[in-house]
Amino acid sequence: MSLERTLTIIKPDGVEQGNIGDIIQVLEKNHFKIKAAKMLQLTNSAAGGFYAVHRERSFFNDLVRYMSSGPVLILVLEAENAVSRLRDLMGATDPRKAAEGTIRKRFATSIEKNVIHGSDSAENAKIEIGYFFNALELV
Ligand code: IDP
Ligand code: MG
Repeated sequence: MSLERTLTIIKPDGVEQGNIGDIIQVLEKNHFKIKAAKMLQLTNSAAGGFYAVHRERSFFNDLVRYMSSGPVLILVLEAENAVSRLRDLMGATDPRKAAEGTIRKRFATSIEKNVIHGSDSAENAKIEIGYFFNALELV
């Protein structure tokens, strides 16, 4: 076990649907500590930069449009094994394949509009946290 940080984004659909409170409740009940929080609306270029690893994928342009379509809530979370535990709580990318009780199973409406992002490795978590937050913004 090791104390780890990860980055999560409550995506525009999650904010619009009013799922912020439900999602934070899941995170806090599962012993994630919120170390930083920022609400903003991503520009196209900020969303594209964040998802640059997907730029060759067929869904990239739609993904950028969706992620910049409304405000998002970006959180840095800290917990034991935060990266994998958050991914477990989120559920599969496609909500039809997500396990019962996961955040995406409960709130997502499609493989694109799946309400939440979570870093996929500790290494990427560091990069993603640095993309949105500077050291002074982490408590
Ligand atoms: P993840 O969010 O579960 O890590 P990724 O493969 O990293 O999934 O994809 C990033 C985001 O791109 C997804 O969360 C989803 O919003 C969108 N996405 C992934 N695959 C598809 C697809 O096949 N069609 C449309 N959008 C997709
Ligand atoms: Mg991913």
